[in-house]
Amino acid sequence: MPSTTNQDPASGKRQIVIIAGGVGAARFIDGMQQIHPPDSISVICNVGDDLTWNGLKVCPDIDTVIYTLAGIEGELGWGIQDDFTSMLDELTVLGDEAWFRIGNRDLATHLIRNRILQNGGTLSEATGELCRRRNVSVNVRPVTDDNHPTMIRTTEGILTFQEYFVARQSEPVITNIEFPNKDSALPAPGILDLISTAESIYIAPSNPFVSIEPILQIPGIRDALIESKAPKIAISPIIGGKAIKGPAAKMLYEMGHDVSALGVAKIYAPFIDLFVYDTIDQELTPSMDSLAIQTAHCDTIMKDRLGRKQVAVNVTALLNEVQKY
Ligand code: FO1
Repeated sequence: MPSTTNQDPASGKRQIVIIAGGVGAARFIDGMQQIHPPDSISVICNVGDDLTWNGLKVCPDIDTVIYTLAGIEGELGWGIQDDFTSMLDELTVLGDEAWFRIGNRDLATHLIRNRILQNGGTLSEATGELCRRRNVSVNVRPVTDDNHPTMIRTTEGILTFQEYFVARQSEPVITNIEFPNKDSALPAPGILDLISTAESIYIAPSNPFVSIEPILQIPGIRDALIESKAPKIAISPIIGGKAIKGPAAKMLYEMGHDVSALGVAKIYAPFIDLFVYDTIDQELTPSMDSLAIQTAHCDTIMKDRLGRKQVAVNVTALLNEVQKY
């Protein structure tokens, strides 16, 4: 077995813990690693989007975080930049549909992960090894080492997350989001300790239903969050009633919530201390004030690497401000 970082961070210091899934989260974490020592940050990552692709386990949210922290993410935020499609093209020549696009460079990640898993390693160990090989010092962890798929029940039938998101382009109308393994999946080693000993806990600007909720569904995680003494802060993925990326706004509507940052704030209010929304939405302030948590606004748009850093600075300043009271 390769040596891995599947222990608590070597520094032994209380960690900044970020609960994450998807491109928005990865960009925010990159901002955080620009202003905090990377080894003081731990990421608890969604695995509900994982899929088996031609026999290989693929973990899009973990890979998006690792590639972004390594500075090699693709143009759309996922995959690897300047990747090649010759392997996919050949699959198509051979008559495969190839709707889920794995590039040649990205494939190397899946080969390494799957080799570790086949040799008896865990997903946590494989993730630690991939971070080490990409020189990523942030402690990136899957929330669970078990299979924990997110299933999307729609008016057209039940779909895996990637069938819904990629193959069907998020078009089917959602009637429910289900987690069939939610009672049997266990938190990965160290995850509950990371939460209970955290210095601060951030819920990244991710989709609340398919990035954050799958994490909260793992037995013990929601309770650990509620019980943790760390200040808990969530950042809205909805700006001006729209998601920067992905189907979060459509999901809010179909799941019967306000299609706004306020709708997201209400979902997180039972277990956070501070909700941060974009200054574009400052007209929501009177409604935000009626929630039983602190709320504040700042610029949260991350156009480029500097923008990611600025958002991390803004959000951390708001958290420090709230901690004074
Ligand atoms: N997203 C797409 O829209 N189309 C794809 O073909 C696709 C392939 C893919 C391959 C590897 C990977 O890590 C991510 C990939 N994604 C693709 C993105 C992925 O579906 C989403 O980023 C997440 O699952 C949502 O957080």
